Amino acid sequence: MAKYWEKWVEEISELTEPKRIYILDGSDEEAHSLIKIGIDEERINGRPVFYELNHRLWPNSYLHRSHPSDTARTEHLTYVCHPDKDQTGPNNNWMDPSSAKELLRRLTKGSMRGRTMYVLPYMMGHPDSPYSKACIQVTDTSYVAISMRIMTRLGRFVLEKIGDSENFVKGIHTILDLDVSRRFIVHFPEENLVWSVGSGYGGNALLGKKCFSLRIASWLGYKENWLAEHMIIIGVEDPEGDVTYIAGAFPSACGKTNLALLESTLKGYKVWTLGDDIAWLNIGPDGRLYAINPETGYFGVAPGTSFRTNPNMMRTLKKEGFYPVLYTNTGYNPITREPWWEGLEDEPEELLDWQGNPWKKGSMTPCAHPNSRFTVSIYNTPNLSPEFDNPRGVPISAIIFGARRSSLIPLVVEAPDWKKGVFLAARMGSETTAAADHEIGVLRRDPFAMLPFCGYNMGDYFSHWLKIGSMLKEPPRIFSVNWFRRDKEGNFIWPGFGENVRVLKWIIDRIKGRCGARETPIGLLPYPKDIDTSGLDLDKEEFERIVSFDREGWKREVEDIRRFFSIFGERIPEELRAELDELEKSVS
Ligand code: GTP
Ligand code: SPV
Ligand code: MN
Repeated sequence: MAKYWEKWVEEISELTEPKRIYILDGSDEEAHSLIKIGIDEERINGRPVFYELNHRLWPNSYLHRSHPSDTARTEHLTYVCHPDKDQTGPNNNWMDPSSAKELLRRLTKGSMRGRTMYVLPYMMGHPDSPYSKACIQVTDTSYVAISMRIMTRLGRFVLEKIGDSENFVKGIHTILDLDVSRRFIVHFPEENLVWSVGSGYGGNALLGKKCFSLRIASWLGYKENWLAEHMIIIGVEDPEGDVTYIAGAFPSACGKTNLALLESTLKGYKVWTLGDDIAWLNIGPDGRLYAINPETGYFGVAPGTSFRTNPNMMRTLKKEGFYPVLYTNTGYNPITREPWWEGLEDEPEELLDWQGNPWKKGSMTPCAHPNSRFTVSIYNTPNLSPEFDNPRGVPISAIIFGARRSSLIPLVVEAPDWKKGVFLAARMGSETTAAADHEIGVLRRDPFAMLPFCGYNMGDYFSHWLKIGSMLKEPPRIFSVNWFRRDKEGNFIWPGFGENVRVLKWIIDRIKGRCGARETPIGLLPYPKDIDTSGLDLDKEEFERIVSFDREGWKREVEDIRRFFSIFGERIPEELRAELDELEKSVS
């Protein structure tokens, strides 16, 4: 008798009609043979899937170029299909599940003719973790297959784990002809199913990542009393040798990967990396909040990454490792066969841009796509936490919410308690980036950095956060940070990157009760003297400005928050409406 998963795979192959079905075993040899297929045989839009880079300078590395219309997440083509539209909420696009299935079936029919259907059995989370989930994705591109192998724990052992069970997360992915009018990323939370067509881009095609580990998993968390979040996980070691575990949410392209791999500029402090994008937070047996990173790789923003800004990531990329390293839509130096992006040292005179066209230094358009990315195994990280593979996760003492705000939002703020912390995260806004296909640099509300990723009504999500807080024995302290304040000339005021450890130090000092803070209507602000700025070239007045409360600015901010909350009507929990009223009163 065929197992349930076998029948499921067969059903999809009957629909998609591939030339061949290949189940990945996750081995090293297999990865290399798939890359070779991507170089020599498989074509996307008539082009090779991979180009080999210079392995002496960039070990095991390959370049991939996307279709020019397919370089970022497409939120307007992303749907969450609960049977009940209100369950999906105004934060998501909705189709009724049966019409959505009909549309997808029509688009998917025969879509893999002449192609290979790769079957990817993978785990999100450590196989021994009580919090991990078994999944199977099918896809018709080697780029997605190799990427998933880097980003997840992939192999046939997962099929043994699944056995006869129907309990696994299903992903169907087919790239079609990359025409935007036939691009849909569709979630069926009630069925643990993601169905994505017409895009090969990471967040749209690596279905274990945003689609499952955030949109579907946030819904599972809602029902099962846990949290799936767009968060990094780090351990910060202080001069006493204590490690404080911190989780941190920032919108896309707002600094998670950089903070997760931070190399400290303060003596005695060291950051240990556990995750740079997704955290699953569960209430542990002792009543504390425990975090695991369900992924095993980074799909990180290339531009801006260098030995100056993020040396640990450069070491990760350059490590003579076991897994391939992929560069997607970076520039390319055809002479040295190296990747290149804006912000990497030594700008060469002549290159090929991300589409493969000739590009000259000083050109008006960027060489690398602003959302060009690398895909690399987390096991390459020099400062990987020894707890990374701990199936129980790590106990979280603080949660940080960060955003990209050129004005108003202070460098760091502490919430006086969990409820005010939930309000602080719910009222977040951030200037948009190239990580999604939309206008860049405009302020939009992005509660918890989860607006594009919350798989159900965000009003209910806020209630869920309040509830989890009441279930915790020692709820983590909640903070907000903002590295992105600008001066009159438009320059960043705060040096950022490795220097952000100075803010982490203040957070730990607060947790350990080593310093006081000023009460203001938006939370507790640092006394300037309590942030170690020694050795920094910081204008004293500017610095004091970014750690202060701007009453006038907050009047406008409160109006915008109220407008956003009103979209959710009665579903915004009473407690948060009361918090907003109180804030409004105190700033007027
Ligand atoms: P996603 O992968 O999209 O979720 O992004 P992310 O949140 O991991 O952002 P990432 O760390 O990749 O940073 C995005 C961009 O912001 C990069 O170009 C970084 O160089 C830049 N950046 C990160 N941290 C800082 C900082 O502290 N200061 C400044 N000025 N820029 C930063
Ligand atoms: C993001 O956009 O937040 C990313 C990249 O981390 S993607 O996986 O494409 O969503
Ligand atoms: Mn992300």
